[in-house]
Amino acid sequence: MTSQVVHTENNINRQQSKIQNPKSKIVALAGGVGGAKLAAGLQAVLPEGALTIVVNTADDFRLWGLHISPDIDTVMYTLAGLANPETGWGLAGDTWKSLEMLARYGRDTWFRLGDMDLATHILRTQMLHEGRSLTEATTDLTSSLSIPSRVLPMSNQPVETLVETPEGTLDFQDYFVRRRHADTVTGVIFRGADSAHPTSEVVEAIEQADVIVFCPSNPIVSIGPILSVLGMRESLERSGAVRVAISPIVGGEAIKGPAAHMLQSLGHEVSAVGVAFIYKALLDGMVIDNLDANLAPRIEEMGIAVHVTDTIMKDDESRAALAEQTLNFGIALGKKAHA
Ligand code: FO1
Repeated sequence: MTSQVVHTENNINRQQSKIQNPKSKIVALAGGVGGAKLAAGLQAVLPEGALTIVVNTADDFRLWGLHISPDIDTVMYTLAGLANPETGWGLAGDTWKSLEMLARYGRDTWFRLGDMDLATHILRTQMLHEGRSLTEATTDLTSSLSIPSRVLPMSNQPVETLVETPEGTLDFQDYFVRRRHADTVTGVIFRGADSAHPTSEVVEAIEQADVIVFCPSNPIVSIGPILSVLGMRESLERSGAVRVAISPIVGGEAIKGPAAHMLQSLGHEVSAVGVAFIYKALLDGMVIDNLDANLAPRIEEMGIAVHVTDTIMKDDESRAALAEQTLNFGIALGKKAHA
C-alpha cells in the first residue's frame, strides 16, 4: 500500500484517493475507539462531504450534571485529529486539574474527564438545555472543529445500555470503566430502544448511501445499540447500498476491549464467523484479517462475500489502507449486483 498521508493545518489526515468511484456516498456505523479509527481512515480517502458516521449513543450518561456522549466524542476528536493517541478516547495533551479538585472535594473520579474535554460536555449540555437536539448539538461541535464528515447520533431519544452480570445489572460505564469490563456478561439490555427512532438525517443518509460500512466496533455493545433502535434494521434492509462489515475479532481475540469475552459469555463463536452470524441478514460482504483467511468459506456459506486483508490499524496509513480496501470491495460488490 503506497498511499501518501497529507498532514493539513488542523492535523486532519487526507490521502491521495484510490477509491474506484470517488462520487460514492458512504455511511459508517461506529462506536468507540475501533470505529473511530476506521472512520478516520474513511475520511482520509474520501472527498469532503462523502462520509456520514452514525454513532452509538447508548453509552451516554450524566456526570457532574453534564451530558457525556463518549462515542460521539471519540469519533469527533479522532476525525478532527485531536484524539489522545495513547487511550484512543479524550484529547491529546489534556490535563486533569478539574478532576484533581473534584478529588479534593472528596468526590469519586473513576471516570476521567480532562480539562479541555470538559468544554465539550459543558457546551453540549448547554445546547441540550436550550432545546437543541443531540443531532444539532453534535453538528455545532463538529462544524466548529472543521470536520469534513457528518457525525450523526443514532437517535435524538435516549437509549441506555445496561449490562447483566452475576453481580447484578450494571450501568454501561460502571461495567466498562469503573469495573474495567472484568465482569462476566450474561445479558445486555438497550433501555429505551423500543421507543427511540433513528433521526430523519440518519434515515436519509442510509437511503442515499452507496456503501454502508459496519466498523470494527464491538458488535454487541457498540453496533448492537444502533441496530436496536426502532426502524433502524428496516432502514438498512430497505437501502439499496452494499453493506460491508469489518470483523473486530482477529485470530480469536478482540483488537481492543471486551468483545471477545462478551461474545463467549453470550454463547457466540469468538471469531469473524461469530460476528458475521450476528449481522447475517444485514450483510452483503465482510472484511476479515489475513490471519483468519481459513474462515472465509464458512462466512461465504451464509451468503456473505469475503475480502481478506490486513485489518490491524496501527497508524494513519493502515487506517486509510483498510478503508480503501473496504470501500473498493463494497463498490465492486455493488457493480456485480447491478451487472
Ligand atoms: N474510558 C476509560 O477506560 N476510562 C475513562 O476514564 C474514560 C473517560 C472518558 C471520558 C470522556 C470520553 O468521551 C470517553 C471516556 N472513556 C473512558 C472512554 C469510554 O467511556 C469508552 O471507551 C466507551 O464508552 C466505549 O466505547
